[in-house]
Amino acid sequence: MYTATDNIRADASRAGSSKKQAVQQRLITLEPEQAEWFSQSPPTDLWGMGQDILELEQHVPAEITVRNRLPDPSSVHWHGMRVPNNMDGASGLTQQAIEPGSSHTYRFTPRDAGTYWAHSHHNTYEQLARGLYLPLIVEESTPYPVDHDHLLVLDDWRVNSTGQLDLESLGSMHEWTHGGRMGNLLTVNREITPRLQVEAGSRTRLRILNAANSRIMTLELNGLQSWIIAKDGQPLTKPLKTNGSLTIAPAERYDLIVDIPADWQGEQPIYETSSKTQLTGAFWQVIPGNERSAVRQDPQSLPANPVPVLQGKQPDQQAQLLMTGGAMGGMRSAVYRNTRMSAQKLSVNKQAWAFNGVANLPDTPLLSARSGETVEIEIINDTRWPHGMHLHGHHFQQHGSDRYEAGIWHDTVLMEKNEKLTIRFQAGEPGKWLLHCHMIEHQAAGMATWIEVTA
Ligand SMILES: [Cu+2]
Repeated sequence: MYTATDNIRADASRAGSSKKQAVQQRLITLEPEQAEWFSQSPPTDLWGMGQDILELEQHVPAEITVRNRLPDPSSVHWHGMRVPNNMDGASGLTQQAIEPGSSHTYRFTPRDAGTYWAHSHHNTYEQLARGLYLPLIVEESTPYPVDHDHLLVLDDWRVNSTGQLDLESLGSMHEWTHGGRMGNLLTVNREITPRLQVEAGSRTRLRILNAANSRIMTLELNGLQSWIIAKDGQPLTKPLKTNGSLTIAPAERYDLIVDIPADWQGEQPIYETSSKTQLTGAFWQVIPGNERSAVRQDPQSLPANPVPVLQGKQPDQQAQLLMTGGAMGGMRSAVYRNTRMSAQKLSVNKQAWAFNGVANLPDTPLLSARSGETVEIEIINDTRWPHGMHLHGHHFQQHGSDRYEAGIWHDTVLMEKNEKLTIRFQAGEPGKWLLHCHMIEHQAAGMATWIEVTA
């Protein structure tokens, strides 16, 4: 359970001082950890960040030191945070990887309150599969009125018959050309079917993050009254009533308001239904509540973050991004590292997808824009697979869609096969920003490009 009080703060400078510090300092240690998932086998070896959650204050400068106590290099990307480019944590593009035994300090001021996450951006397909991520919450300066605030971090792990992570299957080209790596164990908050305690008749904020490598999850809310109040950290201008189920692509976040019926008691399941078998992700543990009114008012919206205004602006820069490749995609060739290669040669290089005919990062950006300019990218998914497209360092809107009309922002958006969408955003901090598929095997196998923002 997430509450403001039980956060593990690694902030030595706060000790003994009640005065607000000018800088919020945090320490993150990338290190091995273990999960006790199976009573019949030894604990499962994972990688983690030494805590359950990272909590930051909005508008207060943060200084986050990351120590690497893993045997491999790594880096930390602050997914959804609008940070200076050299703080983005994209190994090989915005920084060198943090070597084992060394540390790296990230400095940025959280502009936006909301639900984010920090995760490895180095050999991401392997390090995410090992669990190297951390939910990140930037608190609103005025607490939002709810009875409970619960986090629901969904993940699917692949474990073998001894209860350990199946690392031998990492890198399977079959998976990289299809839907990516799928697990065989569903966890919520790194636990098997945890209990989320709520009172009957109470109102809960549910912060949902899909931390899986590639699995698109679907949560069934069992007919609960619920509203989306934020997407990818950014508040909706008006809460949007859900129809009781929520589809969430890897790396997406949704903040929901959920009303627990006054007549509920005991344990009530929350199902995840993306596979043929309906799985129980977690249970509501409903305890008797106070006398609460059965009829509640609809939830109010969260205070807006300082996002740019796009309405009424015409794009200054435009680009098109054609996604091709993958199984049944019929891609015959693509350019990889400045060389045109046949599909077979690409496969030898573990490449299978292309953006505008180029597999993996091109030398030149998809587009270049000056900071403050309005940018429009038309993205065409000409493949047989869904993809979750993520733009670093920016939030964007889907122009010409219902979601645009509803004022919904994204840093990651799910695209169905053969879907076309147009995203608009304001070019932010100068630097090189990745645009890639967050089904992380697809990124590794070619689905990555970058945009350039100049001062
Ligand atoms: Cu993809």
